[in-house]
Amino acid sequence: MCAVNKSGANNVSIIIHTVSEEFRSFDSDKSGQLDNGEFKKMCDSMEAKGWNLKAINFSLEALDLNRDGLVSFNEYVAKMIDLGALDKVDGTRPIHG
Ligand SMILES: [Ca+2]
Repeated sequence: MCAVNKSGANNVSIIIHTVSEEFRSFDSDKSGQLDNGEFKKMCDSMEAKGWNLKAINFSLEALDLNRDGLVSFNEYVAKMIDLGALDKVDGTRPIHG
């Protein structure tokens, strides 16, 4: 078992909150899942921010683990963890070089 200190656990909840807000901002019909159109909008936004989605295999097919044609929050977070993206987010302070 690895120990998780309180500030570490707190950071995780902040990160999950940040990622959750982002996910929900694209979930136009508030279904809790992204359909094809909603997912496309998220991809367009990420590409506009400079993400190379092909390089990280970020597609609806890759994220849709249970093959229901929708991307759930859990599936989205699973991909973010897979990418190590959550390690790079520190919700407690601004990023300095
Ligand atoms: Ca799914």
